[in-house]
Amino acid sequence: MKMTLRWYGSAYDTVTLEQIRQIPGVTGVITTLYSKQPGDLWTREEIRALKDEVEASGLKIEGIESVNVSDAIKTGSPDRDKDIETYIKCLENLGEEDIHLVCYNFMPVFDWTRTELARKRPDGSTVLAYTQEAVDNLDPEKMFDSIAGDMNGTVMPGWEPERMAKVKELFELYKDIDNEKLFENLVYFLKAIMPVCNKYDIKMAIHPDDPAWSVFGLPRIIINKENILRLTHAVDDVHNGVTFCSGSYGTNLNNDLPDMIRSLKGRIHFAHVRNLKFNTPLDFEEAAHLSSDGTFDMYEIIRALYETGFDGPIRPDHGRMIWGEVAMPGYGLYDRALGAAYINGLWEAVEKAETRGF
Ligand SMILES: [Mn+2]
Repeated sequence: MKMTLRWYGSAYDTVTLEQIRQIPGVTGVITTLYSKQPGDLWTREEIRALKDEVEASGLKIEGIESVNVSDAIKTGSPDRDKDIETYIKCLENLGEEDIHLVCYNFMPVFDWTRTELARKRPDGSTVLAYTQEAVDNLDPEKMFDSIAGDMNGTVMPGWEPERMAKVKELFELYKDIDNEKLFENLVYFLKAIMPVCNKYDIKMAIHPDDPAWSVFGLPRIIINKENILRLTHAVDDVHNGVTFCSGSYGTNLNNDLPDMIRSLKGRIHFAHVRNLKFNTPLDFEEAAHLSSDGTFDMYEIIRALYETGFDGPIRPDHGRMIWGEVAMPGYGLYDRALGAAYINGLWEAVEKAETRGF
């Protein structure tokens, strides 16, 4: 595995490449052209400039998170072929610049959903949290306003104010899209891009829906073992792969995370590792990465990744806000650095136990 950190680019991120470089064991970043809207073209020049900046710090771009998929592609509207053409061009340009991993999601309207961005925990740290009760009592059009005050002045991925201003229109776009239709549109998209992925050896890695169930009555498909295996079989090409996000699949306590990892052997191209603490099955908060701080057995998650031969980039996922840091919720430096160190420790322990035979 390659230990990485997500980085939003110098214009947007409070964390610098120099800081990331100093986290023990971190060799690369997962980044994006953050100013791009879904459907925009990424030019080679723009990609190269980003690459040069990252490489000047001694790090490497291990993958893109994300090249976002447009609503036209997700809804299968008449514009989708034009957007797919642009997406293919982006992939070509990434491939020409020697970038071989693209994370994306296929969630309608809202990316990940949290109802609080700064829930206070007993140790004084603040974390992102979700409670179904709050969602059930919220008008989806007010979703953005309800959390915007806690964004610490940052723009959060999937929650761009321009996009949220159109939320009513977005709901309208998806009104005839059910799970089956969304799945068909995803398969159509993947089949269209597989030739360019094969040509440049670009591994597509779909991020699960978060939380892993329908919110506000919207369709959700990448939520469990059955559905993700259905997708890997529907387009049976190694380049149609998965971002295994423990914190997203883990929102549904029925998902057995180590078992899912083993079932997806060879198709997990990217891993997001984080822990959740459940207060009830429908109320959880993003704990520290440490097993004992949350609900998941992080050792077993890492062991499953190791045993299935996972060799892609891995990153600590959202971190708590600690030590007075002011940053994008979930994306500060300190707790993610602790997460990286912890995951590295687990990996070393698993690897040595396996190779030394005790
Ligand atoms: Mn994730």
